Amino acid sequence: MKRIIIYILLFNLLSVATFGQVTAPEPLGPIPSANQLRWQKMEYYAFIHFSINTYTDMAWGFGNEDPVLFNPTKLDCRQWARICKEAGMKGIIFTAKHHSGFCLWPSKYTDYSVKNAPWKNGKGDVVREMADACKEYGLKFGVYLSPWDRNHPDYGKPEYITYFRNQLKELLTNYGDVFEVWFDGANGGSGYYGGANETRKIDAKTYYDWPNTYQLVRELQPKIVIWNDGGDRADLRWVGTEAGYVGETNWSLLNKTGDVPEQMLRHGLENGDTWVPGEVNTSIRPEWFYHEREDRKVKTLPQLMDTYYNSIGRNGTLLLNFPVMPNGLIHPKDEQAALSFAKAIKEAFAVNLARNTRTSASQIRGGKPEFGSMKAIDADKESYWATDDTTRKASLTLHFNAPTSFNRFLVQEPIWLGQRVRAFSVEALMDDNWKEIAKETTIGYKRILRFPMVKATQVRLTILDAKSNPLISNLEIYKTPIILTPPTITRDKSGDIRITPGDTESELYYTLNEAMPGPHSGKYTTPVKTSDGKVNVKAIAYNPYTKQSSIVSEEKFDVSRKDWKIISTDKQQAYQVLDGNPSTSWHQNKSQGMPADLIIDLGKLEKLVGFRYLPDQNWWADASIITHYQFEVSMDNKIWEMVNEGEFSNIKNNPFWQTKSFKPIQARYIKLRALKNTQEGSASGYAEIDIITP
Ligand code: FUL
Repeated sequence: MKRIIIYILLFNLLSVATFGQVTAPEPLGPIPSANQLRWQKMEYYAFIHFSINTYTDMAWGFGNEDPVLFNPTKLDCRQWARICKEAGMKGIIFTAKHHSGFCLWPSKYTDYSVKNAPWKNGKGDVVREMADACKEYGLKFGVYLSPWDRNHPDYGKPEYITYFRNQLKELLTNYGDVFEVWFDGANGGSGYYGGANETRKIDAKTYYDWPNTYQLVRELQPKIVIWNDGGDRADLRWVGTEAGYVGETNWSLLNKTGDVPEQMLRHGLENGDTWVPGEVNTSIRPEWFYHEREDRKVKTLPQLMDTYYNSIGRNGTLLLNFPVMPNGLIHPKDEQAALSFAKAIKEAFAVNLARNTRTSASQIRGGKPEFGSMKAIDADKESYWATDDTTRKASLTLHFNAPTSFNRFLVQEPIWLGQRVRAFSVEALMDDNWKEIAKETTIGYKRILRFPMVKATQVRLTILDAKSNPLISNLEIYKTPIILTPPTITRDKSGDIRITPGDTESELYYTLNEAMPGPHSGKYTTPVKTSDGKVNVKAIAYNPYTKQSSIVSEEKFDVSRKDWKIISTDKQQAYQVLDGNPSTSWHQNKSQGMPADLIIDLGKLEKLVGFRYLPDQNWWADASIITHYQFEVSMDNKIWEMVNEGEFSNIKNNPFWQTKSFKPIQARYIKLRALKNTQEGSASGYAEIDIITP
């Protein structure tokens, strides 16, 4: 230690003698705009999805839904705002217009709006109520205006762009300050389009003429940030998934022009020429709009905590969605999940163990206290530890007064001077030995690391590589309570139940009789045999040392698939669609082309009321997810009856179980016919297929 101090003193003398005054580091471009910086500091805010398709149980409205359907009986934007505020969120982005084209404000430019809904006798304005509620609760307000409009007759023609801009003008002038505008890039082609009922293709690169729209937006709302996942680069980028995470390596940079492949959305571009930080958007339930069947699929606390660490903890922001119910309220389960999430975050980051440590650094810029290592742990997030211009590798050590246990490490760069760090490590001094506890890549605005509890007397952050001299504005250390991950439950083809823990220490307990599981109920050791009928399984993870239990996992399985035979192919691999394991999949032969059929013999007559399809979960690969389908049934594998057809809306971005219902019918054979998929013309992929019986 003494040696370090002498070294720092010598260096100080030398640098003052050589350079005189020590100046602050120059920014390393590209850097965030004032709006992007203000937005990044918000960290956590809400999405609210509510529209005409809330009333038709659809993910994407087609554009022909009757405005008469829109009649919430208890609509209360103040309830939404209260929940978001209590959940620690800083703003709300509201779906003023989703792909159906239905406007939740009385736009002057269309009749397809709340103007023609029975709600408040056509005198209501949900956007107004939302903006007012945000103001009342001290939240920022943002709007989602879908460029794709499945209702408007002019969609696809130049006239529509004028319409779109007129609507933007309404939203950006009549409702006060707007912090973010969301231009979703989704476009499935087909739509009502004023009665044309056809498929319209646009060139996403040119059709919307984004540069001029952006200019308009910025004139009307100078403090806004623009999100756009298609077309021209805006202020913020999509992270390439709706599953709630961004890459561990996450540069807030992209190039101004050029295509952005999925890997680049996920990780940014180290040497990109423009600041385009990532926003992680995900829903508190599997889908964006409300579906009653998802009432027991609300994200669990461990899932939400994972989302937190994988977004805000990885240099992103978190945009968490609430789907509003047809009555106009957020479901109590969603409220409870968001509030316990907020409580858990508060508990996790309650006591910053770095605050009262002594600090030292391998080097300090010009040896000057204003750039000293203590600047990384003081309360001032604007001050920072800085190194000399030529430095690329440096370390900062925190010295505890006594051996201290911790399992979280939080670090921040002063990004207004550019994102610099390429690689870093964290080590802990335990019994006089340094042990590496993490080796990572980027930091950016905020990086939070999780690791098993360690007890140490010192912690050392080493910047191993940086684009320029490293700067660190904040360091925090925490001992956070452990939250046990609930187990996953699957049922294989033979009907056996398998329960898998999320860690190696937990024991598993389960019930098959709706009772709550606990250490008193059945202990899971090997797959559980069940009868061929429906099964309802509840399970928990239990730590025998801490006596902690996870929350309960629950799965309801339909009849077993034991006797099912796939008859449209003799490939044994196809049985992966019946193995109950979501991570295995099977793809049709590429030469098969479209349409592609998957035909299954159920082994006996069943009464059917629906089916379920889980696409290949390997999102980044050639998953060939089916987007348009027909579902047919037969008694004899000769005469077929089509019982359902349509689209799996938004399935590419959100590749969850797709559930479709139809009128009850007896059948022995089922046929899922793929009409279109995400990799046009190539082999259709499936992770699982199942039926629904009454
Ligand atoms: C997607 C849309 O297609 C979904 O419906 C939803 O609005 C989500 C936030 O973005 O791409």
